[in-house]
Amino acid sequence: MYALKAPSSHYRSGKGRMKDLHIDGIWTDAGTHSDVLNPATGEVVVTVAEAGKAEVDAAVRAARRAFDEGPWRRTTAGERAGLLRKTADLLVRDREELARTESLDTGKTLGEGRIDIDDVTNVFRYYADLADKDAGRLVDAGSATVVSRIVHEPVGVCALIAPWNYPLLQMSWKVAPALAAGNTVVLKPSEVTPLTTIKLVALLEEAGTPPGVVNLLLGDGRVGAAMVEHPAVDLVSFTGGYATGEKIMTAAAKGVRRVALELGGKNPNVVFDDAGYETALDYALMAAFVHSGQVCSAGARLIVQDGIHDRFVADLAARADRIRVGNGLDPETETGPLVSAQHRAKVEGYIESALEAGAKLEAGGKRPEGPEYESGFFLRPTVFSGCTRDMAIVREEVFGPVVTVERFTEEADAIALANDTEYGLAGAVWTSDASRAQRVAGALRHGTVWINDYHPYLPQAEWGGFGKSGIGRELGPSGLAEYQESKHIYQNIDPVPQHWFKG
Ligand code: TXE
Repeated sequence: MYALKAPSSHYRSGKGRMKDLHIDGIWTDAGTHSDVLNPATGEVVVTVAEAGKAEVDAAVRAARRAFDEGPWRRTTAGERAGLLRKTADLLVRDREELARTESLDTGKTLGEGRIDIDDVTNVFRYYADLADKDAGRLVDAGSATVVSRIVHEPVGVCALIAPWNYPLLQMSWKVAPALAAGNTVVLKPSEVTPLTTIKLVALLEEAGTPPGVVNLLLGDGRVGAAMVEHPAVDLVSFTGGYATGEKIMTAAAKGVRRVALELGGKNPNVVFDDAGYETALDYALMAAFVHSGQVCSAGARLIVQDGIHDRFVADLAARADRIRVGNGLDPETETGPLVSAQHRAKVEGYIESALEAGAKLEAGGKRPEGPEYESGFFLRPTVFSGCTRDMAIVREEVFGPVVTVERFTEEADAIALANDTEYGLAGAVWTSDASRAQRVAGALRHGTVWINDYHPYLPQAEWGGFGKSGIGRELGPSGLAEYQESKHIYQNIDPVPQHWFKG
């Protein structure tokens, strides 16, 4: 049974009391509740409180007050860095519990859950380190009697809305820099996977965040929409689907509020004949099927050169067929279920459409069989060859364990295929020719390009997309800048009359 250890103040005391919302430093219940399911079994893990309009208003107002009137604005960058470091230590303390909870909630393997929590910890440490080194800059105004400097200030109240595939990780990319910069925040995890974010807010409280600085709302898109529409919100940072991103940007236009959007991708993984064959194959499987392909940067479009194409497809399909699908908490499992029945139905719809469009099914395409799979949302790793640019499965984000293979002959064709997408989040190139690697990486219109690797990202390196993949960057110094206003302070230290007007 799911159980969170209570931190400093009460926030959950069993199934009867669902004090999961955190508003102005108080854990609170609400009028409605929703079930959180384990995607591997379909069972209810826990029931959580859901915010209504009144809680949204209360949380945003609390964040506003904490920003305008509270002690937070007067904290030094060093103090905020200390709070982030303390939070990182608490994440280390509770790593195993958090990893298990993430696995239970999302279906990912426990190993992936542990990697996520370690990455979250690193993000907190990175922004702690950056917070007190970000000192603005002096500007040379060309005069000995002028001091001109750029200072960075927080934007204000930030609404942070996260998806379900990397619930805590995606939230950490937002909350750590937002707090480092001195903002106050209202968090909303996905309604499908709220559990680790509840725990994170408890840890931030335990680390010493003043009341109102971090507020937590739970609920679905209606709660998210109410947050975005609230006039006291200054900035919205969102990771999720393109359609929702468009709605958020439209809503944020009212009052010209800032937005940062990460909206997924349709990522090309280009393999040249001269690539290290076994490594490229191994990584192609990982790129497509880790977390059952529910990764914004998943290598869902394999683009393979003529010389190795047929062998590569055959080997890929054979190995995909051997991937052990199962409950993420089973140590034998290599990839888990999809997050929900609805999401699996959507992915199955894409598989259907690919078959109708004439793509050749090389592996998977169906649910695994056996009693252990009956009530969970499982789907076999799926490989399609003979894919063309007009197919929905090649153009649209499927977000499941499905990889399509396209064939190319010349380098220029590979670049054209890789760039023929409205998205532009990430991509990879596999080759043993160093100059070709750089040439192709330079030509790809994607926010991250890996050469002879797939999926690594670093807290200190920017992450974000071109085109429909979004606006703005998370991680790195730009990830902090998203949450800062720049102010120019110009001081004339020896003002004398200039007689601007003659009278
Ligand atoms: O995401 P939504 P969904 C893609 C993936 C997936 C598709 C839809 O292709 O199949 O999006 O997934 C909140 N105003 N990605 O429907 O709706 C919602 O409650 C404000 C890519 O699950 O975008 C949740 O917290 N908020 C992606 C969050 O938005 C709203 C990761 C994401 O939900 C809202 C996940 C509204 N009007 C899915 N409507 C990535 N970029 O990695 C919903 N929400």
